Amino acid sequence: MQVDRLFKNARLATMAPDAAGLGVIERGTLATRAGRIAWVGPAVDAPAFQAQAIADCEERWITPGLIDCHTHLVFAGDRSDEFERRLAGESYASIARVGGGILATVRATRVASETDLVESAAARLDRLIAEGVTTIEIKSGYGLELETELKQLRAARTLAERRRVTIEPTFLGAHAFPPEIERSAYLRAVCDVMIPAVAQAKLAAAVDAFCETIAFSLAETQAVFTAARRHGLAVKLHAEQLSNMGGAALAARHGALSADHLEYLDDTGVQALAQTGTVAVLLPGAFYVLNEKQAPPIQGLRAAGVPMAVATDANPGSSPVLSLRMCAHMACTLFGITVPEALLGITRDAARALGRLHEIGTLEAGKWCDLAIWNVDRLAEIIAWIGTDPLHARVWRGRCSAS
Ligand code: DI6
Ligand code: FE
Repeated sequence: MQVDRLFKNARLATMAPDAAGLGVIERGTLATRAGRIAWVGPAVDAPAFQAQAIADCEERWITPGLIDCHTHLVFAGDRSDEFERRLAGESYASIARVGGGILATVRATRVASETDLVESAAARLDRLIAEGVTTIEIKSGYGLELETELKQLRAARTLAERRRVTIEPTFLGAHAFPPEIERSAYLRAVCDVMIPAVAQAKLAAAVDAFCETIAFSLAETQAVFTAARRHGLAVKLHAEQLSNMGGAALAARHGALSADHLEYLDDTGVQALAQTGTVAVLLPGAFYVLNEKQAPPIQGLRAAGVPMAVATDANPGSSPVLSLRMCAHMACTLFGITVPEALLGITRDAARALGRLHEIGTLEAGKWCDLAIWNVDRLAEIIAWIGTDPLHARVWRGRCSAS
């Protein structure tokens, strides 16, 4: 078999859905051709390869490249003052109600140039790449008017040209209500102007909304979803983060890819997600930073067979966190998922949350050859340690970059 590169002498965690556990192959071989995985399996079963390059992995672990399926990476400005205000007793919601929070970032993002947005986000993206991330979702939502929303989405697209990483842009115009226009007029603008424009320009594949007492109501979220589906865009939702609005069940009824946060999710919501295969995206960074007390119903989600992903929610307010590994760690310690669930949550189930499981998220022939190669004896080290740098190399579409 003619291939571009052979990774031999590796321990593989394939994460393949039909394999048990993490799909471990202790003495594994993986071959790549034209950016995709051409062959993967036990070395003893490998065919004869003619490879242009051979990498001896010296028994290092290989996992799928990490996937951060929920971020707000493109923004301007700084909100560390809000961190201090919360320490002094104000809440995230009360800061938002007096024009801080999301609206503070909106003001800064509107006046920032597209070039500045790209450059500041690239620096943040580099932190995630250095950890082994090969795919990242990036939401708009700090413009709340057409031009700035498009500017954010174009900046996300430019990042994909500047770095060896896959970017999945999401339109989040329904993040908050801007102060300058009336509430129902803004909802109409999102549904009738912005969603059609984003779909037409192919600047996002999915539409997200923030369904919360301080943001969009259930009925308003439903209008956003209806418009998104009409324009052929997938939907997902910030649901049940600060209160139980029934957002997750609404998302499931609209065939959402994922429902994210879910601290206040009840059993009806769990069952709704289970029925449609909607992924529960856990965001422990926001939970930790906002000093929340109610964790998502992990046992219920697990018992119902809802796939669980873990993401950073990287943003300047509620989750100023640029480490997906640390979020996986916190999903274990703060929410109670297991280490294997955490590893699946930043690979396979994160791919599922993006609707990309057919292309990424596991080591299976035919998928993109996105890999993380680790200097660890046990895979759990990747999750257990904070502040270490266990990545040996990252491979994006078959191309290596030593870390
Ligand atoms: N929930 C979040 O965690 C982010 N957006 C949302 O709806 C926070 C965004 C921010 O505080 O800037
Ligand atoms: Fe978020």
